Amino acid sequence: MKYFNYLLLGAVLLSGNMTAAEVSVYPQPRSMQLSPETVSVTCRPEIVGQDEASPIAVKNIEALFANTPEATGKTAGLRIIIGERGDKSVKKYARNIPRKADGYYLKISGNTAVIAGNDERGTFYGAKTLGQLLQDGQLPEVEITDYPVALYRGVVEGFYGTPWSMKAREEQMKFYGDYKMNTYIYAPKDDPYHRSPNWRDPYPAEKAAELKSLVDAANANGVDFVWAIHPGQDIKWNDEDRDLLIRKFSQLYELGVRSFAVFFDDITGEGTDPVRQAKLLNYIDDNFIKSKPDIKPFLMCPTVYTGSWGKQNDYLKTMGDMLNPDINIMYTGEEVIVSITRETIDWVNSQIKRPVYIWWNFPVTDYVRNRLLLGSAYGNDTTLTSEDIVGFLSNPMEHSEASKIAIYSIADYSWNPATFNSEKSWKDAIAMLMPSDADALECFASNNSDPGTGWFNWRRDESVEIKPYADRYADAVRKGEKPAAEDAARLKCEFEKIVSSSDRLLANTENEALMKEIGTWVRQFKLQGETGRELLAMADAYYNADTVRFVAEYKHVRALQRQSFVLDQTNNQNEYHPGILVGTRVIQPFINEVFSSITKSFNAKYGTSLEIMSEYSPHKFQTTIEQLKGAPVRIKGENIQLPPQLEVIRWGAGQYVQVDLAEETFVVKAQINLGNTKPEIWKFEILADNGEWVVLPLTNENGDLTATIDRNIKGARLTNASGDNLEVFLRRWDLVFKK
Ligand code: LOG
Repeated sequence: MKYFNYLLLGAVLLSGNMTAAEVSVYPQPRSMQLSPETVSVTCRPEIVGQDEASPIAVKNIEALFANTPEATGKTAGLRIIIGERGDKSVKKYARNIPRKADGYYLKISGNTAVIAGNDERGTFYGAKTLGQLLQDGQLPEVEITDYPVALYRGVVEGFYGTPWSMKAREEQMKFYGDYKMNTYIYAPKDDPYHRSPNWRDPYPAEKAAELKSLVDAANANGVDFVWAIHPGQDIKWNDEDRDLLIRKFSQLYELGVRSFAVFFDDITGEGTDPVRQAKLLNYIDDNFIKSKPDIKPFLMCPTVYTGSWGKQNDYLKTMGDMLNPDINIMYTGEEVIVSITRETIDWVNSQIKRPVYIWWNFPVTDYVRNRLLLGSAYGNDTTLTSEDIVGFLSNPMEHSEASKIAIYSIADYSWNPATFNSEKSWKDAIAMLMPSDADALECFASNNSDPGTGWFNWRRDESVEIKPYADRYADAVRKGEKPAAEDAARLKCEFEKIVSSSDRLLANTENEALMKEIGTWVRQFKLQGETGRELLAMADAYYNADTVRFVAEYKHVRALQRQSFVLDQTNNQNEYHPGILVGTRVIQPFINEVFSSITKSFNAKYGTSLEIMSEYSPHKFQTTIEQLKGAPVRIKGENIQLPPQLEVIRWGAGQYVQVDLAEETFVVKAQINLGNTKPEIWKFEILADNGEWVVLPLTNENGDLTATIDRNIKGARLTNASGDNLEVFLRRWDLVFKK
């Protein structure tokens, strides 16, 4: 009877078509059959099954139509049947529902929409899909069967540096819910209550209250809030520390946390023992995790979290053999920062004897804090299945809003790797963040994506479109030829686009959170665009033998370079990688080279002596330690430095690091901090002005290994003279000179 009524009153209009291109669901569903018909929702839908269905799913549906006018007696609207497996409302559809965690079945046809989840979260995701399908009051007729590959998807806030604010985290939770990410791991390295020395202490009331509201925000968005502890640097393998760890977990349990993790990454010493780690974790699993009915499976991050290190020892195999089978194990890939390949997965799974939980170190920038990584999330294997991976999380930048470009794509990838299109996902993410200035943000992002040659050798594409033109132009300049007009014109156009995109971004008020994070880099980008534009004008004057115009343009370029230098020296002055770098892979090297070459040619031709250096980084670094190869040397104030390093450095017997100074320099002293090590196990040498290496004594001054130098030197070297392979932290490596 009821059915008949609906048919009779059926005022659901069938009108117009929605093309597949207009219908985009993110992450991309497993199976979506789209019919050309659409359904107009002109009045508030009736919801069937709301008493049993996932409350957050129902709430979402209600919110979707909150502004749609109520149905009147005469017009019946859409009927939304909602529920999860076992609920009366969706009984009829039981066979259609995928038997997969977080899976759902969604069918929109005629005047009915069915949202049937395999579980509560599945229903919630079905509601989210309906929300994405709804455009201007129109829904396409569609049938979707959907479920993820990775059981756990989302973010591990596991970086060093300023942790995200509570506000940013709450905003993230909503974002995760919208794009079907179900996991957020709270593990900021710079929260003292997460890590040594304060991991044993309970959170003070104020911090506890903040965490509680975060847990609530996670729950409201179908996200598991995982609280991680990082006790390994100073843990004592005794009952007291074990009980303190459980006591800390209990505090978080009281605050509503139902997922827990223990992280043993980046530690040295006693805490790294895999047998003791495994015994402790099994104990916690048996006596805490499984003692409560509502705690999710336990998670750990091993000390050996990369293949390149794992293959040199049995750590991961020990973990695989000893850990309770239901404890999940994280892993970053073959290296710390790297793409995830089929070989990576097969190897690690053979060691840990369970599907791995990937901690993907992208777009994290704690190892290059002067850069932004806004490029697309390409390069991971697309054949991975649920048998291969149990989880896939992103470790983001300390800039939460800017990280969404990558996180959005990682959500897409980890749900359905097979159909993942990194380029499309990247563009869509950008349009989601800043709809009205998406092209400007794309221009900025496409030139700010490469981490450079710093500590890790993982490069990213950058400035791909302009590169062939820049290469051809620079090549001509190198050969002393005039660059082709077409290349010059294309480059000019690009620099103008950089300037106008920057201006539009700086004026954008649509996403203030994003602009607050990236604004300084955008200002630097604008200066880079202007520098490039004026440099082309300067070159043009040179090729036209217009010396007056050349000198004027030269001065303009110098002034812009100076502004850029000041911006770099006064913003983002963290101790690790201070400053503001943009367009470092193609654009900045292009500017540097062309500027030097053309100025040099001008000097030669007209007998002038204009300064030709645009960037000055003359010192060189060499090492026999694999992990440190490619590290940059920098000058900061009166220090020639190697930037501090976050991960543990495995420094073999006899291996050294050496700085070669570009010219003889009066150096006062060396200050080196390698964590807690004794001076007598190191050999410190300087390269004297007569070309001989001289050993100098090291003393311990407040934890720093210090050598008094007080003379002109050409280099300095530190060697592991202990006869053993050591694990140390590289916290400081400074040569203090006199300007
Ligand atoms: C840390 C992580 C850091 C990342 C990138 C893991 C498991 N641990 O080398 O906290 O954000 O590298 O620098 C890490 O990746 N260690």
